[in-house]
Amino acid sequence: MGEPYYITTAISYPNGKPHIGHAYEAIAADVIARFKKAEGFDVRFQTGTDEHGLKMAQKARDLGTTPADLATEMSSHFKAMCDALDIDYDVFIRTTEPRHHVASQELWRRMEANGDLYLDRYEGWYSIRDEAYYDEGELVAGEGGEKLSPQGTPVEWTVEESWFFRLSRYQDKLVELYTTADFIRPESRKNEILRFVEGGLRDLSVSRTSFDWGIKVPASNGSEDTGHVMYVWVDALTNYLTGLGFPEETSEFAKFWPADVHLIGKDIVRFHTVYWPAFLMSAGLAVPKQVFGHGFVLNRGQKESKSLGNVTDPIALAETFGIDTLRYFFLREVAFGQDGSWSPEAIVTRANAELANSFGNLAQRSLSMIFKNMDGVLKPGLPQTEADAQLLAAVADGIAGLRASFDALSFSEGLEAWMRAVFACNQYVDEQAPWALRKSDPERMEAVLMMLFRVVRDLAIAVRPVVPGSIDRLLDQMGVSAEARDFAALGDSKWFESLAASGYKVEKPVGVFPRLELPEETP
Ligand code: ME8
Repeated sequence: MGEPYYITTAISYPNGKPHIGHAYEAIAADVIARFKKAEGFDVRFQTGTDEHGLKMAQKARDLGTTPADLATEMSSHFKAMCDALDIDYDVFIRTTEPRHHVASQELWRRMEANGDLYLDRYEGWYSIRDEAYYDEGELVAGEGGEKLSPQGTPVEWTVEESWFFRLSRYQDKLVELYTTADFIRPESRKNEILRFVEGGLRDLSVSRTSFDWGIKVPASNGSEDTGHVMYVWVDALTNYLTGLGFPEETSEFAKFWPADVHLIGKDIVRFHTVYWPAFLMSAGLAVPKQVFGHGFVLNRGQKESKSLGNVTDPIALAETFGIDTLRYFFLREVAFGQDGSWSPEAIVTRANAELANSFGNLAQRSLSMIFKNMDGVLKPGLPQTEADAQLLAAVADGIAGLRASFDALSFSEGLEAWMRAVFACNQYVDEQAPWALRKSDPERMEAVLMMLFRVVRDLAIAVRPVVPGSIDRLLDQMGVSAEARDFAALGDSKWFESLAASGYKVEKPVGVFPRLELPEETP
């Protein structure tokens, strides 16, 4: 097994069904996980649902149900979304699981033992929608002059007894973390957080007494009920440890902590880069290596919301356009880290231009000609020309570009490099014109088709983390065994010689990237 690599998504609030933003994050994380696996890493990928807090309690009350029942029902929709989008997670965590209560209480005890928790009275603004505390100076005025959080959500004045975490103690250590390590990405988010922390940190209220839907604050002397539940973010962030078995000293924990990357949206960067590392430092645990705050995806340039009536069900979207179309679209269209926009037209245009007409067509016509003109028989060892050497170089270059860019989480650039290689192949087909060689120089035709077989297989393996289902259907038709689909298999021709020696024959191919029509009714 290779080097460990631990990636997590945010855990979503299951106070409703998943939306397109949840799908976007899950897809991006899954592509990273599959890419790292293909590169030979021993990957652990965790996602899940964040089930405590006032937001869940209120939603359940509005619906006339219990928060536990609401969480169970909605959590199942998040799992269904993962299934529908081919999200290959290792752990799906629910924060209501008993093991998570144990982990959160242990983290609490360690912070307390370090002298970082004290009881006081909290007076200030709280946004239930954001599950966040805000200072007066951060608030903005709404249209009617009402106070709103910087995210535009309503805030309430809250007064209650609360435990506080000595966040102020960690200011210098946090600044050091941001300035000496690649801890926050992209750069714009790092600068935003650095300014916030340099502006001074106040201690953080970390428990609530006005409701009980949360993890109980442990009493210092044992099991007595303190009447406090943890602030939902204390428990939510701990999920990243729970999934590895914390506080047990498991082999998973030893191997995978600290996490390599927490992939989250831009609205929750502060929780992950200020509170979370401070909690971990207090508890004597290592901090994650990186937090990446991706942008938001917008529906035709607009934020989806119930009041605008433009909320899209990601499962319906995948059913309409295809899972892999959607996965490819988001990674190709959105510069990772920035906001992006989607529309049915943009999805169809991108899928047709790149997946159907460029790569799909290349694969389909190459396999078809091998089937028709060579009875599907593979022939290694045919003479190579300068044009062939150039083609191999262009493909190797495109794949190297994809790998370097994906490693830096620049997916759109990586896919662009891959497309350049696909274009080089299509140009090669047009120039070599194997259909004309069939009569004039049959041996050269065979050599050209064998070159195409080899490069299609390499391009397929390279893009497999993004569109795994389609690529597996293609590689099945090419006789590439399931174990030979990682990047270690790229770049030599021995596989091809042994596949030919095994007597493998190409059958009549079935296209894996069909051309899409814009449906009359779009999700
Ligand atoms: O924030 N585009 O949960 P959540 C892209 N429970 N990403 C989006 C998005 C959009 N339009 N809208 C939301 C929470 N997201 C907490 C997390 S982690 C310990 C606790 C992203 O259900 C959002 O930024 O509101 C977050 O990363 C994820 O979806 C879950 O959001």
